[in-house]
This record gives sequence, C-alpha cells and structure tokens, in this order.
Amino acid sequence: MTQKHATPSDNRVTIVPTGCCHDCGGRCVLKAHVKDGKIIRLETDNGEEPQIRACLRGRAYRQRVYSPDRLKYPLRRVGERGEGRFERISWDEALDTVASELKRIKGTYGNSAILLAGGSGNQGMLHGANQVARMLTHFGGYTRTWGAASYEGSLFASMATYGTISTGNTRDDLLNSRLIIMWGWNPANTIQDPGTSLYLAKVREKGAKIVAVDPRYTDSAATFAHQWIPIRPGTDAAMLIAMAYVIITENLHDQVFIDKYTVGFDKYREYVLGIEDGIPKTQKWAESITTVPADIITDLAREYATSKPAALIAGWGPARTAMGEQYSRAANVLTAITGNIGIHGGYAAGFMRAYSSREKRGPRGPKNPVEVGAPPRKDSLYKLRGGTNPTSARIHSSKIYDAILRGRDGGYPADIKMAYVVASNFINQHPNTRRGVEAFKTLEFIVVHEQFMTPTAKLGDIVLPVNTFMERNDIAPPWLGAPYYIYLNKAIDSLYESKSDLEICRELSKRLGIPHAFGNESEDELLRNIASFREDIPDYDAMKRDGVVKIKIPEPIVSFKEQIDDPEHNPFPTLSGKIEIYCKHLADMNNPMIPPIPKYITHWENYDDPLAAKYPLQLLTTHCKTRAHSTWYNVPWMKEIEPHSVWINPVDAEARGIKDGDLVDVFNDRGRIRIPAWVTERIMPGVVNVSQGAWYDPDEEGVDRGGCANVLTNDEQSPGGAVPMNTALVQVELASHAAP
Ligand SMILES: Nc1nc2c(c(=O)[nH]1)N[C@H]1C(S)=C(S)[C@@H](COP(=O)(O)OP(=O)(O)OC[C@H]3O[C@@H](n4cnc5c(=O)[nH]c(N)nc54)[C@H](O)[C@@H]3O)O[C@H]1N2
Ligand SMILES: Nc1nc2c(c(=O)[nH]1)N[C@H]1C(S)=C(S)[C@@H](COP(=O)(O)OP(=O)(O)OC[C@H]3O[C@@H](n4cnc5c(=O)[nH]c(N)nc54)[C@H](O)[C@@H]3O)O[C@H]1N2
Ligand code: SF4
Ligand SMILES: [Mo]
Repeated sequence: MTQKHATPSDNRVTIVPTGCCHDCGGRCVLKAHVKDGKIIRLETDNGEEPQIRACLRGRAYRQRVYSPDRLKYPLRRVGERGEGRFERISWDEALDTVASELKRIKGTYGNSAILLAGGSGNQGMLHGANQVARMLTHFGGYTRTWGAASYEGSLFASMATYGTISTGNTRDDLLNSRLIIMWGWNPANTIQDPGTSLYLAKVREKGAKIVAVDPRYTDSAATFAHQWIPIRPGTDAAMLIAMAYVIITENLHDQVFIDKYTVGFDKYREYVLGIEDGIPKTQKWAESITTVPADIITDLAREYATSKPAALIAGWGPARTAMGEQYSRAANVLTAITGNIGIHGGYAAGFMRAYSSREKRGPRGPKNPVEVGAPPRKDSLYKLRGGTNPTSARIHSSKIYDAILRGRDGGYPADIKMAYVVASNFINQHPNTRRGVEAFKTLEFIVVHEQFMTPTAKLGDIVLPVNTFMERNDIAPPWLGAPYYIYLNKAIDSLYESKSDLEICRELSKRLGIPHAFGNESEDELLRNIASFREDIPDYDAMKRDGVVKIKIPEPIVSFKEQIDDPEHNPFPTLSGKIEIYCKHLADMNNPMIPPIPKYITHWENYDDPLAAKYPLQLLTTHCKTRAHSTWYNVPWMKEIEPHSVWINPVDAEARGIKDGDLVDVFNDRGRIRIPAWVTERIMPGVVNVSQGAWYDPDEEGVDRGGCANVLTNDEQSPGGAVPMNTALVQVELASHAAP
C-alpha cells in the first residue's frame, strides 16, 4: 500500500520519501511524486544540511523502473543455453523447477556444488542477495567467493598495517587539511559518499592545495585539483616509495610519531635507501618506472611531509592491480612516517570507513555449513579479527571460472554444478567474460533473480523477475563513512509479476522443506527488528516518516584518534598493538610476493612485461558516472550523457590512424571489443580506458559490440587477493582493419 505523506497543491499526488540504493558509492534521498499509482517525478533532498542529494542516475530512475525491458514474468530457457530464447511460465512452475533442481544437486553432489553468485545490485538491508544466502544456509549450505572486486587489495593492506579496515576521516574533516592528494580517486564521478564533491569544492574555495595522481585527467582533477600528475598504471608503489626516500633522506619524517606508534621503520628504511638490496629507491629510480619526472616526485614528497595536516587519500582503483596491496601498503606507510594519522586534517590512507554504524549484537543466524570447520586459507591474515573471512572453503572471485572448469581436481574446494545468481551481472562483472560463458555453459543448472535480461540472465535456465527498490520497503546503511541511513518507503506496487528476493525465497523455502528459514513477518516488522539492533537509529518511525535519519556527530570523525591521543589504553588492533610498517603476520607467510614491508614488485601484464611487444597499451577499466557497474546501462538518458567509448591519447591514436569517433577494436588474447574511440589528452600515452559495466554482446565472430571491459581482463588474483581489473595489456586498431 502506498503511504500518505506530504500533500502538495495537486492533491492527487502523494510524495513518498524513498531513496536509491544500488551499489554506486552513494545511498541517496529520493522523493517519489506518485499519481494514480505511477511515479511522475523524482526529487531529492532539499532539506537540512548535510543534504544527501541524488546524482544523475538516481534522478533518472523512472526510466529504469518503467523501462519496456523490465523482466515481467518467470521465464524458462528454450533452445541452447545463452541463445537467449525463453518462454513464459507460471510462478508455480518456475519455483517448483528451482526447488527440485536444488534438491537434486544437493542429493547428488552435496551442498558445496551450489555456487551462490550473489552480487551487489541491491544495497538495502532487507532485500537482495542476502535472502538467498539465508535460504541456502538453512538448506545445508553453499559455496561462495572471496576477493571483493572493489577493494580487496586496500582491505588486505589496511588489515596488515592497522589491524582494521576503519581508516580515514569523515569527509567534513577535509576542510581541516592543508594539502589533499587524490591518489587514483575520482569522487566527482565515482561516488564515494554523496557529499564528497561538495567538501572538495569547499576545500578548493578555502584555498588548500589539491593534487591528483591518476593516469587520467579525471573530472575530479579538472574540477578540484591544482595539479595533475599522470602516472603509469600499476607502478604507484614505486612513486610512493621514492617519496619515502626523499622524506627520509631529507629528514622530513616524524621520528617522534614513528618511535611511539609504529614498528619496523628501520627495516623499511633499509629497503628504501637500498641497504637491503643495493638499489636506492631514488626519485630517478621511480621516474624510470612511473614516467613521473623526478623533480615532481621530490616536490610532492616535500610538500606532503611539510604541509601537516595533509590527507593522502589512496583510492581503490590502483589497488585493483596485479600487485595492488603493495601500492596500498606503501601509501599507508607514507601517512604513518609523516605522522598524518589520528589528527584532524590528516588521513590514515587505507580501506576508508571512518564512521561505522553502531551495531548492537543481536541474535546471529546459523553459519554456512559448507564453511564450518574449514581451515584458514594460506596467505590470509587469519590471526586478525575483521577483514575478509579467511575460510579455505571459499574460492577467489577471479578464479571462479577456473574452479568451475577444473573443480577439486584443480585444487579447488568444490565441484560446482549449479549457479544461483542474484543481484549480480556475474558474467559481465568478473574478469575474463568469455571464459566465464564457457564455464557457465558446463553447469547443470542456473537460476537468476533479475530485473532485466542481462548478459548473465541470458545464460539462465530459469529467470525470475524481481521488483525494484521503488516497489518495496528497505533500509539502506551508509556506503562507506557517512553518518546516516535512508529509509526507502515503497512508492508503487510491484510491476507486472515481479516479486522481491525475500518473497521468492519465502516461497522456495516452503518447497525446500525449510519453512522455518523465513517467518511470516511483514517488511515493516522485519525492518523494525533490523533497526532495533542499530544504536544510531533511535526512532524507527521518524526515520520511516522522513525517509532518512542523519546522525549528528559533534565533530568530524578521525580514525585512530584514541590510539594517538592515549596509546597506553588504546593499542592498534594489530598483533603488535602498533602501526605495522613491518608486519610479522606477513613475514610468517614466507611468500616473497607478500613481503613484510611494502615493496614495488613488477608483475604480469605490466608495462615491462615482454607481452607488451604484442599488446603495448595498458588498459584501465574504471567506474563511470552514467552507471553503477552494469546497472543503468540500458537507461537512454544515461547513454545520451556519455556514450561508451575507449579513451586513447592523440599520440597513440595517430600512430594507429585513428580519429576521434572512429569505430575501433580493443583486443588481446582473451577477446576483442568494438566501440568508438574518444581521442583525448585526458589520458596519458600508453594507457587506454574502457569503463566497466557495458553489456557483453558478442557477434557471430565473437567480437563484443557492447564493449564489456571484462572481455579483456585477466581472471587472476594478486597475492593478497586483489581482483586485478586495472592490469591488462591490449592493442587497439581500427575496426575496419580487423582481420575478417
Ligand atoms: N558513478 C559510480 N560511482 C561508483 C560506482 C559506479 O559503478 N559508478 N561503483 C562504486 C563501487 S562498488 C566501488 S567499489 C567504487 C570504486 O571506486 P574506485 O576504485 O575509486 O573507482 P575507479 O573509478 O575504478 O578508480 C578510481 C581512479 O583510479 C584511477 N586508476 C586506476 N588504475 C590506476 C593506477 O594504477 N594508478 C593510479 N594512480 N590511478 C589508477 C582511475 O583512472 C580512476 O580515476 O566506486 C563506487 N562508486
Ligand atoms: N573490469 C572491471 N570490472 C568490474 C569492476 C571494475 O572496476 N572493472 N568493478 C567491480 C566492482 S567494484 C563491483 S562492486 C562489481 C559489481 O558487479 P555486480 O554486483 O554484478 O553489479 P551490477 O553490474 O550493478 O549488477 C547488479 C545486478 O543486480 C540487479 N539488481 C538490482 N537490484 C536487485 C535486486 O533487488 N534483486 C535482484 N535479484 N537483482 C537486482 C541489477 O539489475 C543488475 O543487473 O563489478 C566489478 N567489475
Ligand atoms: S546512483 Fe548512487 S549516488 Fe546516484 S542517487 Fe543512486 S545512490 Fe545516490
Ligand atoms: Mo565495488
């Protein structure tokens, strides 16, 4: 039922306070103007500061809800898998089929044969992939992946350095910084808390210096920065280590801070100065690796060390590389040796989660039986609490296709026989898409809960239509470090025959003989219960009425303030109790690819890989402003704003006879995509960019006309678990030159 809220002049219009909660780094306020059961307009937060204003995608959401392409009815595959031919069936038939396949797979192979391919499509606390996880847990368990595409490199480094993922300060604290370095960070497009751009604009107005280190001249660099430093992808650790060289040799490090709060500086110093390996990590050394001129490195190092408090914000993009955690570790350590941690205006580079919602310990659900008793994974930080669950029962997300194809014989913990896909465009969003299709085609059964016929849904045997967050109630927690919650009131009834993931799982559970897995509570009752475990949601009804609760914090949150102000009583949650420049937990792994101090180590498909002779361009696959991953891809307004294209520098374009707008192929041994070129100096020579999330759409020859970046990425992992989506070598040629 649609609720009554404010009544504007046209009394047939109801304004429903709701929100947007796909996985885009936001979570924003939307007010749906509903007339005759239809959303006719979307407004955003015009209320009290700080406003939680929706971006272009949220404001265009009507085109997604009312898209003619919405999945309307349950579908069953006819014809070959992946061919895309389906027939309409009833909900009963669809659910009976899914239940009987689940039972068959479990009976024949055991629960570990069921892969939960759960994605981040919905970020509300009630709906989405977590309901399927709950159902499958009660059903005896399932196999899942580890290795978050988003941030595993940064997360691993934060755990190793600080023993926690709660690093950085809340965005309002940027106003206290004298210098901000946006290192591989583009919040003007790639949202990381909705208010970030506003604070950067205020910083700029105030006059503090902002520097961008990025192979691309991003919108953030163009809008906020005084200086852009282009750098070769995958080499950031070298520049950060050379900055440490300048700081140490010029005696600009904070020795008092180092002595009091850190361990292992001497070992790092020996590596940096070349005492360990005979190679001093000078600015010249780094110039030859990064292409950043030595004097620019020197200047930035001096400025950073002498402009205290300064915020080095080390984004996740450069960590999404083949040795990603070394970059993150090097950044974390640089913030430590300059004493920029635990103070206003400083910033402990790391995972970033300044504000963590205050959760009371509620009743815990059962554990996934497939994982119970499995020993910790080799090379995991299993001695630390928090971070990634180290169970060896999980398969790295990059290796999942290899695992499907090779199973236990290939050394994996399971023989996967079916995929349960929910809130995920799995095939499109994991590296090496063509191998993914090959792997998925070997499965015995695939069920997909979706809103649209995505490239992944196309591979389903049964596809179930799911409603959107406009058609149900939910609470969305803050994405990273912002203090608020959104309450998404249901604005309209579910369109067509679509249902929520929760409703689907309830129905299935009855058929699976586990009706106790889900009670009969209403959405409101369930959400009220969820909210009751959050200390920072004092008044559920007020939040529901307003569509948002903004939590008042007396001053900006500074992570590690307690540790710095009163170290006696507040050790860092590392094994040593201090910031670990040298990490013994890493040393104990005895893996030269995971050294105990941060190092620059070159890697596969780096600029100096012999493969560069054949594929000379380094590929970035960034997030973009018109989509959250592959979501919004099919929204016409978004396509109008920024057509999908490959960024290429004029130097590289000219050498290939490519003019702006020409149709080109970007390719390597894994595949070939065909999209227009955007010839621009906003990307450095030797690097090209294809934003991730365009839908895979192969022609008869296998050339992807959609331009899915993951056709080109490698299904490998970094030693610490990063998904290396920004490490791939490619070539570009005019499409008309492609061999037939
Ligand atoms: N609009 C929008 N916002 C989003 C998302 C979205 O899809 N759309 N997704 C959300 C999610 S789930 C996530 S995980 C985050 C991701 O957030 P990020 O990881 O920060 O996103 P990216 O845009 O991929 O990367 C940030 C910047 O890193 C740069 N970069 C890439 N490789 C390198 C490198 O080797 N060195 C250096 N110095 N720079 C490099 C890119 O050019 C880019 O400008 O964003 C969130 N926000
Ligand atoms: N090359 C490359 N690839 C990347 C990245 C990169 O930087 N480069 N970034 C990676 C990152 S950081 C992430 S987080 C992943 C994200 O990858 P995914 O989690 O696969 O995210 P989406 O592509 O947005 O797909 C989510 C799907 O969920 C559906 N959906 C939305 N709401 C619901 C719901 O309530 N229920 C159900 N059942 N479905 C729903 C949407 O229609 C959409 O198709 O992509 C990763 N892929
Ligand atoms: S897409 Fe993200 S940033 Fe944009 S309105 Fe939705 S939640 Fe906010
Ligand atoms: Mo992500």
